[in-house]
Amino acid sequence: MAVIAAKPFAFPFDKYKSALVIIDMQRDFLEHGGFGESLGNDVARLGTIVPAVGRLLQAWRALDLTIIHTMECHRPDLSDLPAAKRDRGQPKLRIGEPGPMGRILVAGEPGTEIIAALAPRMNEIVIEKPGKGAFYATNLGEILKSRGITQLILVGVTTEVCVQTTMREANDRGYECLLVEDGTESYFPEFKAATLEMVRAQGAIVGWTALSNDILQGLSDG
Ligand code: TIU
Repeated sequence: MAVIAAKPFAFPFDKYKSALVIIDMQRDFLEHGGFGESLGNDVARLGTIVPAVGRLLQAWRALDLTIIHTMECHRPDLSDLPAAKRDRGQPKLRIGEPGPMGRILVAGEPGTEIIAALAPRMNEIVIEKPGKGAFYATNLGEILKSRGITQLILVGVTTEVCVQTTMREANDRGYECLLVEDGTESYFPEFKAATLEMVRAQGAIVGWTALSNDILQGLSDG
């Protein structure tokens, strides 16, 4: 056991019961021509977290600890895409339509892939999810239970959409959740800041936040 310097107070860390959960670091959100840009966003902001996420990924790999990658995507027949999701926003390209990186947010298309710098290895779990939360309509809960995982270290994009939704789902399911401050990013800096504040408010009502270096220290301490 180790203790990670975190907010609003120290996080008791058992790395053998932890999973690094890397949310939706996909070309569709981080690169030009994908879903994020089609919604009118400046995608460059999101790339700033890649080095910190990469350091955590390497550290988890070096210790052979559980790594989960998630991908937001839909079946090619779009049978898992509700109209309430398809019709939101004023995008130039809707989910399922062809763009420069293939069909937007459709499984198997080039734009849906995780960016090359963080590409999953064969032994790492990849969860394809049709929703914002990684527990909705996936077998993530069963996978974590079978491995005895009780603590989730969360990174990825975007902070207030898929990352926060997953963190809240996990909190309700009894996981201790730590959101990495320099490992998550939003198209809206004020939304990222608000999310960090709200999840750790009221005595860590949803969970903790910490810097990646403090998590790396926790990994080496215990
Ligand atoms: N639009 C936005 O901020 N996010 C998403 O649509 N998905 C994820 O956060 N992955």
